[in-house]
Amino acid sequence: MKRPAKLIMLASALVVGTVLAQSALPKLEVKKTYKVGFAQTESNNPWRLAETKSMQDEAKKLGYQLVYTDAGGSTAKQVADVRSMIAQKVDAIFLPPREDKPLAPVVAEARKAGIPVILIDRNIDPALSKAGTDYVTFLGSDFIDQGKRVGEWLAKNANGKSKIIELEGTTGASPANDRKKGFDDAIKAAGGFTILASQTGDFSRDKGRQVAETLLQAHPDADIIYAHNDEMAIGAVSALQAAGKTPGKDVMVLSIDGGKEAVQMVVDGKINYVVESNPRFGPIAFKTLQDYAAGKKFPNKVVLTDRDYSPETAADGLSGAY
Ligand code: GZL
Repeated sequence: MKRPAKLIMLASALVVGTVLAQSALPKLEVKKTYKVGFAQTESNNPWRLAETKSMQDEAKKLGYQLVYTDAGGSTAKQVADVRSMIAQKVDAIFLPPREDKPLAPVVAEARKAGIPVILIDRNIDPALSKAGTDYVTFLGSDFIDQGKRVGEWLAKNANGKSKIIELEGTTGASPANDRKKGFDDAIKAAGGFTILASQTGDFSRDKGRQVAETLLQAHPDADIIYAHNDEMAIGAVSALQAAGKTPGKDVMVLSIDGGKEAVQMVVDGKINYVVESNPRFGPIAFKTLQDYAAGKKFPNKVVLTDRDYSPETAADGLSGAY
């Protein structure tokens, strides 16, 4: 049966659209060496320092020139840093967008300047920027799954505790948005839990401690603290001790990242459970760059696998923590 001409026209328009979209990405020629930008968000915690070291070590191993910038916790400066890399005509840019919306325009500027961008560690709002069109791909963890794993572990191990204080990561950062969604949905599905308060501690140890102190005073009945990263969890442990409470026992402490200090606290019983968020992006980031130059096509996301650290597994896992 003859298909209506309109349907055939629509189908061919879709094909052309997809081909154009894929072709919108700047090409990267295969070269012996590259000049690559890495626009870090800040260096205020061990996770970010471990990520930077991994990127610098890999660039050095490959003999590539790394143009490194540190936005010092300012999203506006990270935007300016990326613009400076475009002006320097780097071959490609590795970017962990500090927040999921403000970096979209400058990612588009890089594409228009013929510079491919690979997102690592944090993502951009898909409504504003598209993998395969505006940037090559996103390399990083499944943050929703990380939050879900913490929530599901809590549901099995709460032993009657149920009143939660949630310490959120940097406002607008994709890991903060998604770790909240994953955890909140998991405990809602389990039933029997209440989130008494949820406030940003900006992924920072000191801010996390301050916010935990304030919220513990406002909610003395809280018996669980869920922190979106280790730094805030460690800050919360200090806040609990200052309030005369025993972390890990009077009040459970749950976290994400898997740094050595937090994993040691799981061994010591001060933190109850940690899901890893691996910061060692160097090898996979540069391999992705080389494969992209060679013409490989990528999915929208390349998801890294993360282990976890429970009271049963932390001691054996400690040596592998970053
Ligand atoms: C996760 C990363 C987060 C870490 C925090 O990929 O963006 O930022 O969980 C870090 O420790 O500050």
